[in-house]
Amino acid sequence: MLLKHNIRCILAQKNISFQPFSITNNQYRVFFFSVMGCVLLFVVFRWEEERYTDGSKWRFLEHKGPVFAPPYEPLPDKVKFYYDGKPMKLSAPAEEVTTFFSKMLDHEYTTKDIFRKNFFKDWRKEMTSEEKSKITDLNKCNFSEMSEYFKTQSEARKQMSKEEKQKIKEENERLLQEYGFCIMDNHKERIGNFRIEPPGLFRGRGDHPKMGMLKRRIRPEDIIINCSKDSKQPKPPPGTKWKEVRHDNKVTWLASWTENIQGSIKYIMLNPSSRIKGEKDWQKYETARRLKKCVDRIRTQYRDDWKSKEMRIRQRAVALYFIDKLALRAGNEKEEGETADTVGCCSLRVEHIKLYPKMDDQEYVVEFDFLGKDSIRYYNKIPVEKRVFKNLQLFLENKQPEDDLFDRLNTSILNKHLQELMDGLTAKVFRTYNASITLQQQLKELTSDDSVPAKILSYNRANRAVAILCNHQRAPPKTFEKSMQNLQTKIDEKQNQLSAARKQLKAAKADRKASRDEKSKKTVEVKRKAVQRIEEQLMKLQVQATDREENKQIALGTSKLNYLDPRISVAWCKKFGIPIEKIYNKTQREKFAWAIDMAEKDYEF
Ligand SMILES: *[C@@H]1O[C@H](CO)[C@@H](O)[C@H](O)[C@H]1NC(C)=O
Ligand SMILES: *[C@@H]1O[C@H](CO)[C@@H](O)[C@H](O)[C@H]1NC(C)=O
Ligand SMILES: *[C@@H]1O[C@H](CO)[C@@H](O)[C@H](O)[C@H]1NC(C)=O
Ligand SMILES: *[C@@H]1O[C@H](CO)[C@@H](O)[C@H](O)[C@H]1NC(C)=O
Ligand SMILES: CC(=O)N[C@H]1CO[C@H](CO)[C@@H](O)[C@@H]1O
Repeated sequence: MLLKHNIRCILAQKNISFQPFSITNNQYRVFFFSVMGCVLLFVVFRWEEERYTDGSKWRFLEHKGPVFAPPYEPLPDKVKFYYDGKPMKLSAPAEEVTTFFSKMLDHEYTTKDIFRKNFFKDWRKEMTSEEKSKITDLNKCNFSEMSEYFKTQSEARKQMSKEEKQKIKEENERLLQEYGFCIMDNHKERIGNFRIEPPGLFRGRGDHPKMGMLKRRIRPEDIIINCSKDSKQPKPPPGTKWKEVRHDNKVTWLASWTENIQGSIKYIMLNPSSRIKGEKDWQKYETARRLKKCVDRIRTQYRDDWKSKEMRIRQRAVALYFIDKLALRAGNEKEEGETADTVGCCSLRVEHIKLYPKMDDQEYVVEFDFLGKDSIRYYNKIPVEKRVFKNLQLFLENKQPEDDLFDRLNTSILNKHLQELMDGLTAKVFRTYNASITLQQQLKELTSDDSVPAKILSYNRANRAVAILCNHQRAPPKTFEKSMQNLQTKIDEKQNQLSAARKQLKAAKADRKASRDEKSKKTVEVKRKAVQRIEEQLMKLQVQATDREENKQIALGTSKLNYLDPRISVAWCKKFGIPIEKIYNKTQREKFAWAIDMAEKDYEF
């Protein structure tokens, strides 16, 4: 498996494609490859047996360290910055910071008060004392010449000649070959993000209080390198030093540093297609498959716990029911720096739910309305079991809207309980389990005996059912209306083509009736084929339109990437002869290389 994966990577680098096929039994797989006419044979032991048992992730790790952002190039003298109407030459550090601002001048950000305030404060830190005493008001700064200059530059880049573009491409390829790979144990692996982001101004999501602050340049002195003792250690750029070189094989990162805005630690890691990432992904889905085996026992237990004499156990059991039934998150896992009032299951407050003993023709309905992760609204009305409802009434007694619903519960208590129920169990495992099993069921139900486009529509529908379950909504993309219109225009054109083609066919048939010769018979055949072809094209466009319309407010990517066992999709593709490219794009195929190699068409989650 691993070897096959690695061979695939190596061959892909050399642009050689190959067609493997394999025979599997419980201990090993035999692969046959045909590469440029030669048949190669490999016996590979299964993945499960290749892991270390002492918690270490590797024995040997060698890499060349990160690629730093290019140094600052001062502006040409003709491009001027004006303060209070007068040109002023800035020192290089101060000038560099103004270039970040100038490049964003057309963006709404630079009009926002917080952004301007933060920017000005950080900019002043880079000024000489003379500059500091002169430049005291951002409103008196005129960056328009600089802004124009950068616009011209970016225009010029677009107009570059083929040769210039080729040169840049070659340079990037050289950097990739030199820095983009590492050796981990016996494998050459692609590194995910070996380039360090250039300095700039922090943006953040929404109205982030730190927007406009200076994201500092990362230097070798900020970098901690991790590699094995017996490897060739990466060399820092001439005249510089690393902050530290470590040899920690309990972690998988190659380099790390602390960024200055949020104080969070950044890592250089392997690409998602690497063995170690693939293995982690694979383990995640294996954990979810273990839950499948014991979910009945867990459900029986929490049902019993609804009757417990102890309040804390009842609360825990109701929370667990929500996590299982609604795929809620356990606690409030906030994004760094997120200041919005977001909650998860354990931190729900009284104001977030409403109870309806009877609603329409349903009994015991709970209405949820709160902001979840990334400030995505969670709104749902669901009927629950009577016992859950009665318990909720009990939890709400004598409480204010801003009180905790589960006052005897917090995220750590719940997580600890989950660990006791099953090794490795977290709220996320319930999501992964439910999402994956739902996809599998939906695919079984929805897949039609139709054409390939219709099958893909069924796949996307199954995927959407899961995304809705996981509350992966999105605002309709800005380009939505426009792209729908374009598609509709295409459909209209196709329809006109079709009626024209049908008319021609009819005419040809009439012709044939009149003459009954060979030539007119052939013409009818040709026209019939044309009609058929156009009908197929029209159907494809219509399926596309349906798909896009249904997809308007649902983000499929998140569940595809994080919650759906890729082996289900791969098996489905293999079973129905659908090319994997129709389901996964290039990045996704790299991430799921392990599943594409592993899953057979009869794979069951
Ligand atoms: C900024 O400077 C440019 C010349 O470089 C000038 O045309 C423009 O009017 C100035 N803007 C303001 C607001 O002073
Ligand atoms: C998955 O979640 C849905 C929505 O709550 C639920 O109806 C369904 O029973 C769950 N499926 C499984 C197999 O747990
Ligand atoms: C959760 O509750 C337990 C017991 O009440 C307490 O010891 C623990 O500190 C709490 N944890 C958090 C993160 O609040
Ligand atoms: C593939 O899809 C993901 C969403 O899951 C997207 O973020 C990524 O940019 C896409 N990659 C390519 C190469 O199209
Ligand atoms: C976190 C950390 O520094 N871990 C390890 C780095 O590598 C050496 C062994 O070479 C360990 O002693 C450290 O604990």
